Amino acid sequence: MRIAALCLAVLLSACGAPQPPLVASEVEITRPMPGRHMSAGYLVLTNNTGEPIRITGATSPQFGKVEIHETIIADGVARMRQLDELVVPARHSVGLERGGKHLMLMRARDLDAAVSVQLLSDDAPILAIRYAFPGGTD
Ligand SMILES: [Cu+2]
Repeated sequence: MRIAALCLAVLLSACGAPQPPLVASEVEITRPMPGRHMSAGYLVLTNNTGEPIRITGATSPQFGKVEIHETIIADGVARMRQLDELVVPARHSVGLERGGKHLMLMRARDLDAAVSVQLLSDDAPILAIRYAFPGGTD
């Protein structure tokens, strides 16, 4: 307890106003096409720290599997490949967008009005994202 209080004091004095290390903005998650169970996630990730942040995976209660993908054009055909990690450089933003890197959300289940996604760094949660579909009641 005493150690925890000391750490908190050190953190507050070091940071001044606390700023989240990683921030998601411009989040958009597509709805699966009829008969399909796959969605894509687009967003901008901003690293407010002085160190690179590695995102090595993601989970979502609404999907059986979430991968980090990159779209590549090979022989005129757009294909996707899975990335082992996504690095957000220190004090920079990285955009996940159509035709580029994106979250691939697979095996949709219980898709209602909103989606929650947890980004992981070496299996540890680093950012929780919540996205409400437009026109939903949530
Ligand atoms: Cu994909």
